[in-house]
Amino acid sequence: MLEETSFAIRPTNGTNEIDVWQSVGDVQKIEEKKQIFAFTCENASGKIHFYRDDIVRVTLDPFDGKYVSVSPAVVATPKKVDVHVQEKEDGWELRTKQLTVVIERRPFRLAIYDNEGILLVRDEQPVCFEAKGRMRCVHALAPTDVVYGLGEKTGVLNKRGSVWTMWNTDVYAPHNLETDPLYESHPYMMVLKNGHTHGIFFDHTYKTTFDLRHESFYTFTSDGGSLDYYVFAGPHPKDVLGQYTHLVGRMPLPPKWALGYHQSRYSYETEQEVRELIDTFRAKRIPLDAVYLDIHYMDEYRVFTFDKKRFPRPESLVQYAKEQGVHIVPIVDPGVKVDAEYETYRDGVQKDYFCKYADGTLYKGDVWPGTSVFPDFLKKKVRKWWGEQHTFYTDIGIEGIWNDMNEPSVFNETKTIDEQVVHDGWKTHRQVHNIYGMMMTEATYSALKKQLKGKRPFVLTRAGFSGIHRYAAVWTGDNRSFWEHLELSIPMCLNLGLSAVAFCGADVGGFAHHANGELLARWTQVGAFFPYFRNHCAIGFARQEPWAFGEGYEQIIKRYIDLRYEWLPHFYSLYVEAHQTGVPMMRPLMMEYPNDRETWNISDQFMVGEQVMIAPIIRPYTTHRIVYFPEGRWVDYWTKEVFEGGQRYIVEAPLDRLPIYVKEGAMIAHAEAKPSTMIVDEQLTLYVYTMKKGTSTYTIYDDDGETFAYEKGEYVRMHIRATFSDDAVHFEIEREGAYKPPWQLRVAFVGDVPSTIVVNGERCIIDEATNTFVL
Ligand code: MIG
Repeated sequence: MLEETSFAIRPTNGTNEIDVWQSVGDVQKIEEKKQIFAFTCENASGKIHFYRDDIVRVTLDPFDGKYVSVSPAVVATPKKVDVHVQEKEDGWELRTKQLTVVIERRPFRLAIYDNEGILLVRDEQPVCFEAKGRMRCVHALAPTDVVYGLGEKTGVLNKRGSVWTMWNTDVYAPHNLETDPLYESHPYMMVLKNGHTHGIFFDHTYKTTFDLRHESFYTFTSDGGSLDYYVFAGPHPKDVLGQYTHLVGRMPLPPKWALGYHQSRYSYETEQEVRELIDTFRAKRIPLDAVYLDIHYMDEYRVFTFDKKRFPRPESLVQYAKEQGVHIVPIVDPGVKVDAEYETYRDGVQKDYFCKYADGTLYKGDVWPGTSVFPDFLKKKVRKWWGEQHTFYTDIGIEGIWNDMNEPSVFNETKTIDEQVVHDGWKTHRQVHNIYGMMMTEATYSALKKQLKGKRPFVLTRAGFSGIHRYAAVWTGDNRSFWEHLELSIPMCLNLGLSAVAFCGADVGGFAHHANGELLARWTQVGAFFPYFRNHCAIGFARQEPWAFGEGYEQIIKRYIDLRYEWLPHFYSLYVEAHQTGVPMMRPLMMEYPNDRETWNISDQFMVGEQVMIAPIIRPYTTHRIVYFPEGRWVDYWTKEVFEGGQRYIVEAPLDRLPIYVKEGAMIAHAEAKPSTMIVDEQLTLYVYTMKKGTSTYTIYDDDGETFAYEKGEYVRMHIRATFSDDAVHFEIEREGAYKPPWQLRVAFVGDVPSTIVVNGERCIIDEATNTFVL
């Protein structure tokens, strides 16, 4: 049997050794039990399980049910689905409204089609397993298919042409194209085929590899576990995100302050320094919503402590900051210093909460505090205990926590905990490594949610796994003050967004290396349009606060931080969209124009919502660039010049200009710039980019920005539909929700002001002095 079904395949590790894999063999029987199609092969048993019409799960288990997955990614349970089953000569066909799964019997192979008959997935070779427990599948991919997603990866938007590994790793340097893996693992891809997209999620916590170097197929390899993947039917990229986030959940609504401008440094070292920093922002009228405390706030890097000399009165600091509209966000690492006089260590040892080897000895590794132990976050009671420690922060008014080093990072050769360490009973670190950070962050988020008594927590994390967005925003770790890293941050965050991490950003200005004024100005411009907007800089490198490079740069940088606050009402409405549908605020052009192949590989432009396009300058000494405009007519945000879409232009962008384009017909709500999100808006302006003829829609959402009252209807949502024709515009406006916003909404036109304006059937008179009217 082995002779027939085994075959050799070249390994991805660059060696010439040939691995021998064993195919799962022929299907011997299949039966249906409650929507689950269970089948038995010679060397494995499998299941096909429809979660919805448009989501199907495939599992194949060669371990006789002895392997149990511990993945925390999936939160959805299967819905009732009508499946039409047909037995064929050489197998079976299972059909829902959206998907068709064809099972080939000899040997077992799958093909999955959408309802238009487009092939989504096909086993090019039978799935096979190796004696060590590794498994591999080889799926068809057409030469012209484009692959997106895979979470936080270097390189351009399209992930084809490389091998990508999922193994959460702290990489201080250098985030080059070949630097892989990084801090997060998202074994998920979105595949674009001739304008149709579908998704595939391999729910594997072990180290996994996607080999995308081939013309007509890709291989997925996992270091262990049964095969377990989900296919999402699409066909629109937004459908795929909806389907994927149905499965792995959506981001909670962040507090508004988390969307403002954040200032960080490794480290602001004293209470006095932090106060002065805040005072400088206020004196210079530069908006600021959060300041981060990096590892030097602690007493010799012991988590849940303050250094008494440098931070003698943390409570009054937090209080002072709040009075200035600023939140203080301290860092919390997982490593707990080995020190018999340190309460967290003692308590954790007594309770048996730290990771151990199978023989019962504690695992110890070096991190910032020196020799440290690591909480076993796989255990529920450890997560609860860890969470409870955070009253240390929340009791003094802290509402946000920054989780770092949670890959987990250890200063040793393998950079992490020994794979032989066991978690929660007998799961090896090898199995759970990739979810360690997510479990830590879940503990943090859940605890904060309880402790903040109705306020929304903010958690920022470096490590994560599919589903991490349910608990935290993600930043992309230790980049450098290189133009190349500014460029890289765009496709990286776009692919994070396509992997459901809608709330993400890179360190503005670059973490390591010395920034300069031009780089910081350009980076702040584009950073203002990323979902998460934080300037952070490493110890030993040039200071990077907005004023660090002199008056001229400061003015430009301030202008763009102000701009962030002017655009916040629009962004906030887009966060609500991500919260409800999974579609991120920052999106690749292909998300809005999947049928325009010119958009498929654009890594250096992006959309903010449906109708705003950003085309940043990402090169030094450069004041122009090429911009691709998809179909339609686009208005330059600054000059109001109009660009006809479907072509490229060279546009000018002096140092104080970020190229921003708004589609004709679009409506966008803006506020006035203000020092902090804690100050309410009394007036919003809805800018209407007029067009000759056509209809457009817009939704503004608002709520108190800090509690969960919106879940009980305390929000306002205005659906606005504008119909333009013959020099007239008709607005139809519907309001929903019980929240009474503090603002009034004024309408202003960009472009020709229509001579007739009608709102919900009533003629409206425009104020001639300002050319605006109040809705
Ligand atoms: O080994 O806490 O990515 O943002 O400033 C470095 C110090 C540890 C890495 C984080 C960075 C942070 C730094 N940390």
